[in-house]
Amino acid sequence: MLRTGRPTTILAAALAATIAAAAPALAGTGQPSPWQLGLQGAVTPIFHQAHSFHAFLLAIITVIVLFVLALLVYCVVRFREEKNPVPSKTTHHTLLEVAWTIIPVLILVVIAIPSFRLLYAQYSPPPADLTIKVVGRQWNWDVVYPDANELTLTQIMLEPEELQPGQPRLLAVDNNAVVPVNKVVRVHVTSDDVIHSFAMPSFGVKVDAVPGRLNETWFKAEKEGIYYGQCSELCGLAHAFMPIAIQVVSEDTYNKWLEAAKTDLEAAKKVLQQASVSSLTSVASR
Ligand SMILES: [Cu+2]
Repeated sequence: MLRTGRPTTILAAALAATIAAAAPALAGTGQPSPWQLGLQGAVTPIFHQAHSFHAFLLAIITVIVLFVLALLVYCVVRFREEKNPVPSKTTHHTLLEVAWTIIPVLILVVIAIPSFRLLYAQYSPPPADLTIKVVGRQWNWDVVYPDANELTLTQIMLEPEELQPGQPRLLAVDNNAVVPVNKVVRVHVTSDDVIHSFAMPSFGVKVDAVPGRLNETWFKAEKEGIYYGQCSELCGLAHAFMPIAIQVVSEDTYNKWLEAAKTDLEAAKKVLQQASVSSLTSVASR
């Protein structure tokens, strides 16, 4: 029985690898896409790593599922009453029992190594170039720039009638947070009232926003564009209506935006419009 597992294993691994390779092509980046399969596209090193880990696990579980299925089919066919009228009274098989204990342990060890590596990477940020603080509220997010005179952007979800062409429903907000591309952004996360959760799928970031506690996460976005996330902790009536929007722009645009935003938010939005029309349309069409 164990011998028949080998060719099955190789076939299953090939199948899983094909599925894993196809999944990112079908996923949206920065926002979900219709009929999306798999995770959103990755734009940070951590989420690239999480994507690989996900694909690796998918291959392993596919092999295990197919192997167990093959065993079941074999048993059902081979040991059906018609073919096997006198059942065997065997109850123990030492080698088999040792094998089905040791092999799963080894599989778990193989999974644990990349898992801990990813966990360690998530909690060991490189030195930060910039810090922002996000504060969850019933029901919106505030994004604070502590190094820019506590500049505070209140993000309120746009109603369907307020949406501009290309802006996603239930995700677009009035004031996008802005960060520079390829810079390490440290994010302090807290809440003003109840527990929320700050989640940005394309960044591979999700951390609880807890009143009275400052949680920390980080990201380094490698591609310009607008990325959307949502509150991911059931926080009350309008939980589904407190999206997060982060716009990643060139360092130059970021500096100009920050300078303008310190005094006039509307003027700062115009800086963004002028500078990033191209990146805006490219992400929206993806
Ligand atoms: Cu919330």
